[in-house]
Amino acid sequence: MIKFTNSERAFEEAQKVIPGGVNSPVRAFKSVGGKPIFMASGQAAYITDIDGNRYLDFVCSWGPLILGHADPRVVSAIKQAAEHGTSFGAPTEGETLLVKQVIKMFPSIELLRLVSSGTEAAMSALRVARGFTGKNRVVKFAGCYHGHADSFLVAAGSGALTLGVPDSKGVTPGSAGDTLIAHFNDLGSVEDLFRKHGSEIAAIIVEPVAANMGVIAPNQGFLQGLREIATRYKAVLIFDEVITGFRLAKGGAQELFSIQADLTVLGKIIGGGLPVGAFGGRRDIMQCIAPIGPVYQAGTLSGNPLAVAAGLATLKLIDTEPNFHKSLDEKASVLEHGLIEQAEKIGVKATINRVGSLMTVFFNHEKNILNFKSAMQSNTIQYKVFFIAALNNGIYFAPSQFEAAFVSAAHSYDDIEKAISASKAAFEAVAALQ
Ligand code: KE4
Repeated sequence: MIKFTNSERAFEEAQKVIPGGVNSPVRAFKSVGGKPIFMASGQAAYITDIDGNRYLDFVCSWGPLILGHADPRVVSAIKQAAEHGTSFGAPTEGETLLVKQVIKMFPSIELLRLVSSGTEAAMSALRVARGFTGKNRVVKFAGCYHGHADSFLVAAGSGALTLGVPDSKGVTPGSAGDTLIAHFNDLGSVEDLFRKHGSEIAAIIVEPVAANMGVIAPNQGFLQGLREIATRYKAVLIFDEVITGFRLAKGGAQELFSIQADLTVLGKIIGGGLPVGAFGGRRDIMQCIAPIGPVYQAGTLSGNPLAVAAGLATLKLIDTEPNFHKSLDEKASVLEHGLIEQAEKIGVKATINRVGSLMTVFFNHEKNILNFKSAMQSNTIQYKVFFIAALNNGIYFAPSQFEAAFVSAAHSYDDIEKAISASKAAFEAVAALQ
């Protein structure tokens, strides 16, 4: 067993002044053992904790680090920007360059506003959809997560699901009351809501590939069905591509599934590891945003020069590196098949849902996992045992069943093979439970 002495000390200290000792709940390891590891540094595909333990990292800061940790090209872009100052509260040309780069990759985006997180981006997209349509209600999907704005903390995924607070306290009936819940991969549940409330629904918001209930791919026709319903009822179709954007393809899920959203929410990779979110899409909708329209939205550090420099360096590399996504997906496929092979050899019932370089290992499943209900039937105790044993063998997966594992461009085939062989001990630990 590896030692976490310094992390335990740091956790004790942090808990005295930070709620739960963490600045984001899903880092608290609540569902996998409850004592988070404090990290000291990251390098390419590896992360090192303050006890000097080094892990192969498949969390990648929950998705942003598609190039791996401390990519020298990104670090140098940040350094160069920092030498000219860190923030001006005034427009800079770098923001225009980053937005043009995003628009080049996402043809559905005509205008884009930069913010500082995925939460800000999602809540602002909903506000502009409401302002544009004059309607109040929003359809979201049980288990999908769009950040922690009040309207979205209803049947929410990710940390809310992990901690059993998908309908958070402190969210008033007034703000949650306009949120209608449908079921991912169930078009009938969406039709039903529109039949009853169609005239009041401003938007549908969806993760085009769900990744906050674990990874669940859209069934054939599901996204096209949402597109058709939104158009028919004059509702805004919002794709939350905070995780899928730039990861599943240059143009995210919209490119992968050849479908155009009216608005797109972005985060994570767009900032290359620094805080950037963005929302944008159809010009007629985005022209409702202040200062040219009546929908207010603002942010002191929106378009921050350092974050923009990191994001622009990252997106340019994704956009220009030959076979960037093909190589990422091939490595992820080797990992998926290697893990499944290990589990089968040891007699552990595991299912892996994978889309591109995004995947989740679910435990104790008879059938495929195609929706939230079946994801919720996965065996989270087995996941916990798998996670801890993997960690003790130098592999860092997400500390929650309802998250995703990410493969980065920095993961070599040797790293992938290392993860596969280390997973043998993790699956053996699960088998010992059975
Ligand atoms: P942030 O506000 O955390 O930047 O983004 C919110 C968000 C919006 N949309 C999707 C699809 C997301 O996955 C997220 C945030 N993802 C979680 C992990 N699944 C962030 C990790 C955390 O909460 O610490």
